[in-house]
Amino acid sequence: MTQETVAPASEAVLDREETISRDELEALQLSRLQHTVAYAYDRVPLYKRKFDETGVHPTDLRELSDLGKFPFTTKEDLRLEYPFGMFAVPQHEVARIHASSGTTGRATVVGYTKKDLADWAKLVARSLRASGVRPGMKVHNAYGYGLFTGGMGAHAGAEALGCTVIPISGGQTERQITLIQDFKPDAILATPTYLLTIADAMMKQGIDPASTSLKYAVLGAEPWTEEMRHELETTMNIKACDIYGLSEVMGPGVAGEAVETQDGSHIWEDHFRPEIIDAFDPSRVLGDGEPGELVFTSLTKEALPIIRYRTKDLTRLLPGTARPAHRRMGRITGRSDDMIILRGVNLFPSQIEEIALRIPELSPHFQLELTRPEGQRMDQLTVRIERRETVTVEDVASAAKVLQQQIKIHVGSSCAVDVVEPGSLERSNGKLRRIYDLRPKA
Ligand code: DLL
Repeated sequence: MTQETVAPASEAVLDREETISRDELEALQLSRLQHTVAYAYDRVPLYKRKFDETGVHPTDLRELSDLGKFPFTTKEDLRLEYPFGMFAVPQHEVARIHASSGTTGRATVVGYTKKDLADWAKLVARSLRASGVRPGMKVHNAYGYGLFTGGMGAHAGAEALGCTVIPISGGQTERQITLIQDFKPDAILATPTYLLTIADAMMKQGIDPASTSLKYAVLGAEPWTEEMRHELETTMNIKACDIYGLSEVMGPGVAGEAVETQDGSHIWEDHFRPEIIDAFDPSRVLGDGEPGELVFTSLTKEALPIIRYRTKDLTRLLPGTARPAHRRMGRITGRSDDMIILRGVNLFPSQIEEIALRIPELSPHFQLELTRPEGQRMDQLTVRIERRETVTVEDVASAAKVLQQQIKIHVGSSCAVDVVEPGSLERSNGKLRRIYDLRPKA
């Protein structure tokens, strides 16, 4: 079979829920929400305890705005209920388990029934299709396989869409390049920084990353900026779209971006009800357009219903465009726990990415180092960034100054900039660590 069997992007057949009206969608949300809160209350002791303590009962949920009366769920709740305390079904009904790496504490464990897995695959398929992927395409899946939801979640979605999946997982970059050249995939699924690693390694091998068979990339699992999209699209000659998700809510495919508009991921609101709250005063539910912390309630999940989960992701809700009934999320500026507070100024790595990538001499490879020099009470931020291969050491002296000034203007922080040699900073294998906090622990 040849490429001719692949349907052009315009011929996508959408799920019925993608095209329903906002009114119809909200009616569906309300009935599913009423079911979910009652189901969680009846089956998960933690929810019963929290609802009772707050003085709310599932019957109090009469309209969508009543959701604000219910208590939040946090990562800490999942940790306390480790491993299976949040499950709402007996273990033999749990078809699969995933877990977070547990690098910042006890792992958080999530479970799926067979129906949950089918819903998940359907939503990832919907997201991939929105991003330009079509049945019959070859999909190179470089999200990590294993307990992380990225690999297997993306895999099942691509299969459900009717693609040919190449389950390479993350890492072994040389091998990824060989397979991209030999198997000629149409689409790649990876974190944005890992795709950057692949492009970079291709250039080192003398391969033009724009010359491969790849046409689409569906990128997520970490914050990325419009500037990074531009970088990847131009170097690789692809269309790059966002996919968002988190394990506690489902995994990848909670939201996905449409290739025709490329204006932020549509949250699949037939399965998740989003809210934005004030991260500092969580009792305040904010209106559409206002920036704050994203909160999700699942509407259809069986094994792990999740009520008002505080994601810590900072963004805002925007009106639907390509899928008018489903609201979009703005780009995630960062996570509230990834925020650097430098001498009273809040700063996110994505702000540095945005600024650095507008300076032609500088590459997208950078790290942020936080130190407190001996005997000083002030913290110091150093932006360590690689110069582009194409420029000389002399060229970068002024680029470093520009970066420093732009950070001062747009972020409000003074910092040091250290321009380093191409290839000297650690490359991403998945989710890239940008911040190196070397300050003495309090
Ligand atoms: O990263 C799920 C996923 C896999 C999403 C593959 C997309 C693609 P977790 O490991 O639980 O799950 O991490 C979830 O990653 O709360 C965000 O902070 C961040 N994140 C995920 N997608 C995006 C995105 C997966 N598109 C956490 N943009 C989330 C920005 C993202 N941040």
